[in-house]
Amino acid sequence: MSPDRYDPDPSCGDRFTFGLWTVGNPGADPFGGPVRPRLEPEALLEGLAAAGAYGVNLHDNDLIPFGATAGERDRIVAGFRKALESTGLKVPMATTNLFSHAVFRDGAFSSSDAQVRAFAVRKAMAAMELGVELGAETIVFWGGREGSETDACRDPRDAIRWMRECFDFLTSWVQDQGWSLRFALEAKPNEPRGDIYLATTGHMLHFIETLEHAEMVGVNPEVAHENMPGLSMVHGVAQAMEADKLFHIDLNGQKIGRYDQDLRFGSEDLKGAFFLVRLLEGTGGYPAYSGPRHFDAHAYRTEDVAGVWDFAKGCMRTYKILAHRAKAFDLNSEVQEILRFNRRAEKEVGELLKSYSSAGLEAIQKLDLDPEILADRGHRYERLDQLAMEYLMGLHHE
Ligand code: GLT
Ligand code: MN
Ligand code: MN
Repeated sequence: MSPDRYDPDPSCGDRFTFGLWTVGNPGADPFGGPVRPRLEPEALLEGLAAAGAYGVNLHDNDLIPFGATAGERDRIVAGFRKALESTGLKVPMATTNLFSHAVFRDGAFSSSDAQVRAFAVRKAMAAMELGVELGAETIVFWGGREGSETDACRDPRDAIRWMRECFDFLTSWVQDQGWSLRFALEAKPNEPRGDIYLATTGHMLHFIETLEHAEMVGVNPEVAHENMPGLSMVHGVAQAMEADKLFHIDLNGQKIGRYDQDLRFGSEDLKGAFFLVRLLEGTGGYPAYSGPRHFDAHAYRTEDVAGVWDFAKGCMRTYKILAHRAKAFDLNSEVQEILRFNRRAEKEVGELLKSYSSAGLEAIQKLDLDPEILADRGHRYERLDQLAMEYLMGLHHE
């Protein structure tokens, strides 16, 4: 296929990133082993740069094996930094694996064993040191093992309190280091635990407000994790943006109600992906999300290594195509007209609701609000949605 304007190009401002664990995924699942060779991190960087990515993100153990000595660690990091320099890739985000090792089988920050919590905090600090060394500005925390199969095991309130203590400890430590790192907490309702604490982005947003340094902590919503229980990613992300808490994002595809599929971005629920990109790009009017567009997904198990790069390019191309379509949709005069048609009385009435006063109360009571008249006309959303679908299907090109 010859290159076109939807091919990603970091030199034109595209900031697409992938986890080492995503393009490095060898295709193993609970029913079968790997189907692709495990590529070395350096080979993954070369592939990502060739595909047009801006950067790469990593867990501590994607790069450095669990239990490596300090000397081994430094050697590995030096080689990786060289590969970053030669490919020009950045590391905007780093994360820590608090779920693979058996020590975390009953949780890391929420473990009932304070020694396990201390071990997890120490591991997180080492991962942050690595992230800072590589230039990361954001640390993602996905608490895959923070949950339960049987709630006989502990009172969930203890779990929440222990997680808060660990995050408070870590944010204070980061401040002590003089770093400007920010944390992004990632929710997931279940898998691998029967139920995971703080199951959605909404749960996380509340939890964050209870932290000692709440200003340093935001969210990392993932499409698949919001869609698994049938929730709207668009609404979760919008709530995070409205609260200035969208510190990072995990883009992928997912069928509702399944296990965490982590499919190529936009390959499921294309309409949801369209409205998500519209939100992130700010084509509807609000400022755009300014962070990297990160893909937390992997290629189908059917693929060989070439298929992995098809997958990576597909994620980025779909994002760019949707961004283009969203911009055109919001410039459409009929779209604008329908939105205006529905947004009424902002000045005369909306203003009165902005803050309470006795004069405002009186004015509200005096308004002539006849529900029969207000209910009298349809909203024209059938037409609006059809327009969205037609943009999505490739009509109305510019
Ligand atoms: C793991 C998980 C993802 C998280 C990664 C970051 S680890 O792959 O399934 O959703 O974002 O810890
Ligand atoms: Mn996932
Ligand atoms: Mn994720």
